[in-house]
Amino acid sequence: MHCNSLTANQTDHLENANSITDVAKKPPKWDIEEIKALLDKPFNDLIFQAQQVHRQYHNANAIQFSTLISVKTGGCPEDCGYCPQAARYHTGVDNQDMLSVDSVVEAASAAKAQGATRFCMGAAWRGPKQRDLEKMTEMINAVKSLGMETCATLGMLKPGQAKQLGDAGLDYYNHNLDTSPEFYSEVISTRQYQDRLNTLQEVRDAGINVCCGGIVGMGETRDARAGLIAQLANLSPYPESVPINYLVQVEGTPLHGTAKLDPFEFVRTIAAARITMPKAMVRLSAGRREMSESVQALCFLAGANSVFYGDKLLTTGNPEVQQDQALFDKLGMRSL
Ligand code: SAM
Ligand code: DTB
Ligand code: SF4
Repeated sequence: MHCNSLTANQTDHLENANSITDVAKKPPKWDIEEIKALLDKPFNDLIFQAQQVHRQYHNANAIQFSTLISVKTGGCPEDCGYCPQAARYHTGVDNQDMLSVDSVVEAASAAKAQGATRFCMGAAWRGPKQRDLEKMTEMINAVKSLGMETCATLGMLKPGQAKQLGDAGLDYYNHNLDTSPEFYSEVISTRQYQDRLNTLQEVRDAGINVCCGGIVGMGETRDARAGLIAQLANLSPYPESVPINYLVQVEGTPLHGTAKLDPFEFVRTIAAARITMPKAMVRLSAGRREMSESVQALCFLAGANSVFYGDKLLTTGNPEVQQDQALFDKLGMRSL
């Protein structure tokens, strides 16, 4: 028997959800079994619960727009099995050295004019070298002075690097856990789960907002999706922004040809993210171009309230702006 209203335990989770707790002393806020139970619910019950939580914390018809730019493309030494930018896979991505500050500012102004409120700069690095970081700080400063929120995703950060980014005016740092700790080694071998957790801690300690999520549709089980959500929800505090990506299968990457995951499983993952991280912005991230408008609408119903906006992600496509505007008009959704 499933119940549509929040249990006392879940209400308690919500009340404590963003408090800073010492995870070493306290048990995890979300037991993985609870998250598995959420994902196993009848679809309608799960979406109803997610929508209830969503309405407690957010305007249900508002959406936040972030635009991505790749400031350094391809040639990455890492082996992430999903990624078209890894040098070792032959994907047809053209390598591009770091962009100039001026061209990034121009792209950010155009994104702002189209309605984006956050500009996210991505680089195909294992992590930034000091020289790269200095140029990044110039870019961040310049984008920030346009009045946009800034976000960067540059790979692993060494101690002290997050602070330099924060001092330059960085609002968010994106660094994904990608999947559950158990499934992780099936996808990536050149960096460990703990490396990712360490970078996230550097970002937190520097006072920068954390943007952290993962990828669904890499051949993982539902339990592995629960494992990812548990890791995210038990970060203390949990991320301010949670991108959930639907694997974009790129020819030449090891994950190309993975059996397509039923889109309802993707929607369920969004709902579990919303329920367990009620105050976070949950972003329906990569994979929208491969998704019907109806599935996207279900994601918004399940609590997604942010998207990447603009016809390109980093190297792959995203819906055209006009197409997105038409979709949000049809759904009566407005920019935050
Ligand atoms: N190189 C940096 C790093 O990996 O930390 C930053 C850029 S990387 C492209 C950012 C994130 O994009 C990855 O962690 C992954 O979650 C996501 N991503 C990359 N390729 C993807 C794909 N084909 N489909 C869905 N998400 C993808
Ligand atoms: C995130 O979680 N998704 C974005 C952003 N953070 C950097 C990246 C998606 C990349 C999709 C593949 C590509 O375009 O290269
Ligand atoms: Fe490199 Fe990032 Fe792609 Fe991994 S996801 S191969 S670290 S660009």
